[in-house]
Amino acid sequence: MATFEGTFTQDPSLLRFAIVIGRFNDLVTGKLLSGCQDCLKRHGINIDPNGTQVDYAWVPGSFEVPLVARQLALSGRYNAIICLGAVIRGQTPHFDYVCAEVTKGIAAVSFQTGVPVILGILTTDTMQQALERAGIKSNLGWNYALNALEMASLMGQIQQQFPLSTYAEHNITALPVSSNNNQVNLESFSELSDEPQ
Ligand code: INI
Repeated sequence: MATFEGTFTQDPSLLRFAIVIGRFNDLVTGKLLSGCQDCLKRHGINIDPNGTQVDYAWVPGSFEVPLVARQLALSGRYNAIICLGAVIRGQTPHFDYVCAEVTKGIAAVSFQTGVPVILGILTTDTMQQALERAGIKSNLGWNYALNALEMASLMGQIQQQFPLSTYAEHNITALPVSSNNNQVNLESFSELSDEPQ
């Protein structure tokens, strides 16, 4: 038997991440993004948007995050996807609807695609609480990036031990990250493919 545990010592040049960021409350999400980038950079990742390791996608608000994360996950290009947003309770029930949908949506994307999708959506009662978690006291963006690094390593180890053929035999859908920059072959995962069947 084996013990699987993510590390932070893998070759960083082999990793690719996508970060999906909500513009709503961008005073907060911009700071989360900075924390995230700082962590990735200090772990040897090239965070340049014109580089090959990190892609960025901005969406209007947290509600739109899962859809874009799913599209990116289906590309098979990323070891992990980091979702950043800030939902702050107002005077309307909108907060509860957005929180429920974004958290469910992100979990579904991760589960359905087999790609680690990090829940970096702050849900707070006030802007002050959100800012405290986005740089004033600590910056959770840093932690979200660390979670992505750990999950990328962990999933890589498991995929190495139980390669695609093993999943396919058992009719389980999971998207392995391709070892080069090519998109993953979705033929054996028809139910996940966006291509017309
Ligand atoms: N989006 C957020 O990211 N945070 C919020 O606090 C928020 N509130 O409170 O309304 C919010 N709403 C926008 C929502 O995410 C969608 O962008 C919008 O409803 C359009 O679909």
